[in-house]
Amino acid sequence: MKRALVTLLAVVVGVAIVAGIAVFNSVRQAEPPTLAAEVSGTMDTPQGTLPHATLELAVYPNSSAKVPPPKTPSQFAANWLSGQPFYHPSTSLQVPANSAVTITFIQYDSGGQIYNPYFADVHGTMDGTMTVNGESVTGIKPSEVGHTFTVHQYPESTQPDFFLSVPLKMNKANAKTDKDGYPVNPQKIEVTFITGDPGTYVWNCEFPCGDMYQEFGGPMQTRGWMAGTFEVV
Ligand SMILES: [Cu+2]
Repeated sequence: MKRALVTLLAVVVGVAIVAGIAVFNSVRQAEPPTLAAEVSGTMDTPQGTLPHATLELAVYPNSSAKVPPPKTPSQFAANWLSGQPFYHPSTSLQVPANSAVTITFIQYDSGGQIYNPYFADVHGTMDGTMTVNGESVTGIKPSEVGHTFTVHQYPESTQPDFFLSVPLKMNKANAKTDKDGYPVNPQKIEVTFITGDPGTYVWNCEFPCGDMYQEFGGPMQTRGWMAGTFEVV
């Protein structure tokens, strides 16, 4: 009985430490400038004709002379995150409510095996698909994931449900690269989804591309890098 209690206590303390680090890290972070989707015309959807907005994001394996790193709150953070992957040009995203939204991702990073194959499939898009380099698919191989773009609800939220998860295919390690080290033919992923009423959500990458705790530390919990906000307005 005593041993069971000690074990339980150890688990509770462990969970509290991990949760505490995550909360501490996200609360103290400044928000990068907001990137808003641009409305251009309308789209016919299963929910009728809706305004259509578009957004483009790139994912880089590291900064370079061509692509500067995201801003960091301190020099310590800048050193710590140097050479880590990030979304660009911003992780603070805004999309219009009750609209069809298309996001195009240009993915320049390599990748590998994702721990949870659920995140190798597409979830929450208009017809359950995405296009990868023009080809329509419902998922990719769990062994070929570079990053994911996964939007979550705040747990205590009373706002509309919203969940979107898009796996971004990796580039092969031997892909031909330019002088800055980025693949000449990066992966192009496109998804279209429908938004509901306004709400504020968070997103992050579910591929273990960071460092420290199970590769879920560093950029993985840093806004501006592999995590951010997703506002439906
Ligand atoms: Cu990632």
